[in-house]
Amino acid sequence: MKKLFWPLCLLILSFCQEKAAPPEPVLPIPDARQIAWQELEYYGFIHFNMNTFSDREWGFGDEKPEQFNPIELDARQWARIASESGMKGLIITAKHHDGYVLWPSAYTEHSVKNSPWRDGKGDLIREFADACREYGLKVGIYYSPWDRNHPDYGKPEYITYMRNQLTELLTNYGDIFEVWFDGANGGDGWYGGANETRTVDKFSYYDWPTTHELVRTLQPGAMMFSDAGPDVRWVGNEQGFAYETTWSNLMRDSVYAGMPEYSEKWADGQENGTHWVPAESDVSIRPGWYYHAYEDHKVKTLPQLVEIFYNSIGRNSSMLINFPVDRRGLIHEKDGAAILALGKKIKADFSVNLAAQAVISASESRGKGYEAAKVLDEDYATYWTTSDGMISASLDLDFGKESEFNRLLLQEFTPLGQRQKAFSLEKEVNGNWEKIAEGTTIGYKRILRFPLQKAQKVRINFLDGKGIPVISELGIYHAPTLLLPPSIKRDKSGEVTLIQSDEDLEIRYSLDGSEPTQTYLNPIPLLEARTLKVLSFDPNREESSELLEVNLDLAKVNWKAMETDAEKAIDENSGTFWTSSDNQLTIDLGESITIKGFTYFPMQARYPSGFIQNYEFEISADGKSWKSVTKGEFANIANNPIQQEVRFDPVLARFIRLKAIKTTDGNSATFAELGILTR
Ligand code: FUL
Repeated sequence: MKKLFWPLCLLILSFCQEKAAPPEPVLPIPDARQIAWQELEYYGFIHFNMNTFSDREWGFGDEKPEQFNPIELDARQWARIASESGMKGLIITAKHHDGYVLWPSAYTEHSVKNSPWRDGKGDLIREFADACREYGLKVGIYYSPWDRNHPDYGKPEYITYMRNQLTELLTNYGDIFEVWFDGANGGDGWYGGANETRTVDKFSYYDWPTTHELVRTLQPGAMMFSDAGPDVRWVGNEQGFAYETTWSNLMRDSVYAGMPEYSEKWADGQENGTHWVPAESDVSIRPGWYYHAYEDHKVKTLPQLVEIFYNSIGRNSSMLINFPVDRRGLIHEKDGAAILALGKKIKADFSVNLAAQAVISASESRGKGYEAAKVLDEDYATYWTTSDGMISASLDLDFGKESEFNRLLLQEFTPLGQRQKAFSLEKEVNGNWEKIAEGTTIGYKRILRFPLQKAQKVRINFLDGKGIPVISELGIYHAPTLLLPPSIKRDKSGEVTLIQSDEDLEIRYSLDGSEPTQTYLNPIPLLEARTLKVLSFDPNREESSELLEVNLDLAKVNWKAMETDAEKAIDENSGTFWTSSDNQLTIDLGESITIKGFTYFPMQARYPSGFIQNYEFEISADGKSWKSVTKGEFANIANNPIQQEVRFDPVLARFIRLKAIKTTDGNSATFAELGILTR
């Protein structure tokens, strides 16, 4: 008993000890609505409306209500896919710039009530909201302030119309978590038949303060989105990327929705921003926001989606990924598969927090209630912090044994403001500390990726901030490598570059048809036609990806385009294109070559035009007298603009010419890339 006396006294004393006083907030700070919202992190967009049927991105406003006719529409399919992929909510385009509305609004005839869908009795916002709630998702509304259909757009009457519609949307469909006000507004349009350009003063026309008040009254819990917030701001690009340094603080009064210099000047937030307006990164899973069959081959790949995740959620932003729902009224199979693969990958990357099993200590702690262990209790509301003035401090973790890891996750306790400006991660190597990675801002969540490390002890240094560090959670993870074959690029000189899907992978290749065993270190010079076999190898797991086999033809190094400025059609970059004024492209191959076919890559830009539908392929020995080799049709190229391949019996040619007899849309023929087949 004697032995236990003093320890017991100490224990009792520590229980009686008061929790230390919390630190003062560093302004600005989020309100309760923003604190609840930041935990969602990941939610989806549904772009589905008149544009789906007119095959446009921005409808003009002269579309007919009857054009809207999805025959297999199933909002439950959207909600199921969203919830299975880890999303916490969905936002639907209730009205886009063309003015068509997805609910039977009492204020317009330009709506589903005049469409064949559900015999004009349908209410898509109702079906959407019901489906979301069935799957535990929050419900959000996108409402375009710009309306190219409405006769009154530009006049004060239109603002009344907009508020009437918002009142319908925010009264009849239960709790709304986010109201999305698009910054694109004002320009040409149909405007009830006027067919003219209407510019509005984006700053004053909408009288935003009154509209904001209306939303607050009807939906006190809803976050309002726009370039200027007031609650959540646009990240400034449509790629889904936040910034290396991303502040939730914004000089809000200097910003208004649709201002031209927003992306460059304001989108990353400001250290001394006056209001708390966190960033939201929006991106579509395809190039377009709306569905176009011709983008079926352009659904983002898993590596692309993983980049978006780490560059949005991993950089103090929410992630909003769009589904361009198709004409059936369903999320396309390819989009569904891609988003589920991302969900699986995120789960795998963060499945075990190695820090949770480590012994943690801090260079200094504020006192009772703010100990280092608070960063490992999986409770965002508790945090580790230091005494006033102790801006630089560190946390040490001892895993007890050598451990492997490649991710660091940190969360600041934002109710006390965003603080950190510089931090680093180190590992202990033979008694010395070696830097692994570093970052600037943290905010609600920050994730650093780095090559796989092995260590027993790590240290996180909080180097500089607007105040003392206030850290809610800390995670160290070993994310499995993304074991996919590398991507392949070749330039006009023939040089082949192989790009790994994950930085911890080795690339192995062969150019002679054998098993790929050669390690790729630098770009490979290659003039001849060869079969490239390539795979990725994970040295840590000793596993290989599947094998990729690609036929590379002769390098285009000596090729010359005979038409002016047509070089883009033979630059080995399918992202660039050339438009021909006389519907043909002529190439001097630089020498006589026996060719067995040709390839045509249609243009891949966002708004395609001039795909060749019917073609004729000709050859010449001198560039003067020409001989036709073959004629034909690229069937389905409009909907599926992938590389086309045409084969024929071997012919000798120094010059080749591809002629467009007809293009899909009657516009001048475009060429992303022309190639030959010699094997
Ligand atoms: C943009 C709009 O113009 C696009 O059509 C899309 O709705 C995107 C989310 O926002 O500003």
